[in-house]
Amino acid sequence: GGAVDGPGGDVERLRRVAVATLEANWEHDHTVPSRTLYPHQWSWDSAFMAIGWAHLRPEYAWRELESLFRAQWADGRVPHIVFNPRLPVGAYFPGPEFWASERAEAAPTIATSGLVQPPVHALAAWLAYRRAPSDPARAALRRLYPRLVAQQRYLATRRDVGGAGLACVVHPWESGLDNSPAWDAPMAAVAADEAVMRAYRRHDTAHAPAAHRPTDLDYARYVTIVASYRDGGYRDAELARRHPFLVECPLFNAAAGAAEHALAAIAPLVDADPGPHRERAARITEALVRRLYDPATGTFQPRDLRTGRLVPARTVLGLAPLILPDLPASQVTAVVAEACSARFGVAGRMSRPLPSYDRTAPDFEPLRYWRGPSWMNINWLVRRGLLGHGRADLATGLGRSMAELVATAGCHEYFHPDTGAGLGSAAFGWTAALLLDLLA
Ligand code: 2M8
Repeated sequence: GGAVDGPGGDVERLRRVAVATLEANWEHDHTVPSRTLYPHQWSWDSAFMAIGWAHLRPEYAWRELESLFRAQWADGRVPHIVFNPRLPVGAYFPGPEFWASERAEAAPTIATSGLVQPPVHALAAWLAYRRAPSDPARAALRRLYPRLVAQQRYLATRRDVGGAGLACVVHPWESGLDNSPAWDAPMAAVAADEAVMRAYRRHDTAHAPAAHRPTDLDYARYVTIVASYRDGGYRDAELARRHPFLVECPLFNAAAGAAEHALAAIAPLVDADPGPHRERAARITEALVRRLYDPATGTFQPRDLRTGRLVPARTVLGLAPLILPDLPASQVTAVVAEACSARFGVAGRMSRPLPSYDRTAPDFEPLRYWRGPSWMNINWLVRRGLLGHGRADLATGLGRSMAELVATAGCHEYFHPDTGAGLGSAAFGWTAALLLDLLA
């Protein structure tokens, strides 16, 4: 917090915009990412919302996390979407009828998706508690702790398809960066054509220009991958033999490592032993460095388990391991250099915001979702990483550029990485929540 100086009136105005957005997106026990584009509850969005609510109404932070974890599956997975049964059919595609979670053995009674998202929840719970410690907060932590542990166990066991100590994502949606260029190579191997989508109607392109969203071919593949997982009952056994998309992602695994660090901090508050969490955190960091760090490029790259190769595209995913407090010094130096390169442009005084993809790449697309635009959650994670590794100078530059984006464009979902113009939803939950945290 305290990242943004300058005239107090501006900060107050920004805070008011964030508060109004967050309040408007609150829905009985969770916060929707967007009333139009994403009207249900999303997993990692809820974690970011909780971080914001902790500054405003701490009890909402706990309601947010607890409502999400009520939908946790028996195998420990935390679904990436929890559907609001009060919404009409067609409020989002793909809706509950497509996911058919009720047919899966491990699923809860409430309708959910069968995928997961980056496990940033333990970190959110820890930050929410630290911001506003109280007896009710501690009681909520006590209830959440075993669920957070089960979430980690699911990822560390059933999702360790490569057997190397990292979790793999089975769908680009699980990474949170849906159409990132990082997934182009592994997605190219997924057999699908646009005709698959004729059976469905996309919902997103009714609310945002098609040029700012994934393509129809992307969607055809998204649907094909879900169908394959769903038709196998969302079981993870033998994924290597039968699943079309299996990737070890640096952001996802960095989040899992950061979760173990957060659980180690939470453990003493709930009379649990922090030791095993510290050990698991160390093992995840070690596996990340061994499996995903590429000395040739000096950054972290996803590994495609179907080919065994590292993905060549340089995306902002590669900077995420900075959030690990125990990242070795040589990787910290290399990743900070990558962040400060012309590709990403992080600096004490930034001329342009942090993009989601290498700005020097020939296929950099400043309007298209995760293929160029700037996103508040990724900025927040990278800023946190810089602070954790003693680079307050760079974190200050990044923090200012984050506040500037919202000051100019409002609480948009994403932003044009050159002009800062607002893109996607105009009242986006995590933009508001993380701005509140930044301003605190
Ligand atoms: C986006 O993903 C959903 C699918 O899960 C979509 O495109 O419909 C991503 O930006 C993801 O990271 C985010 O959690 C979700 C809701 O904000 O939207």
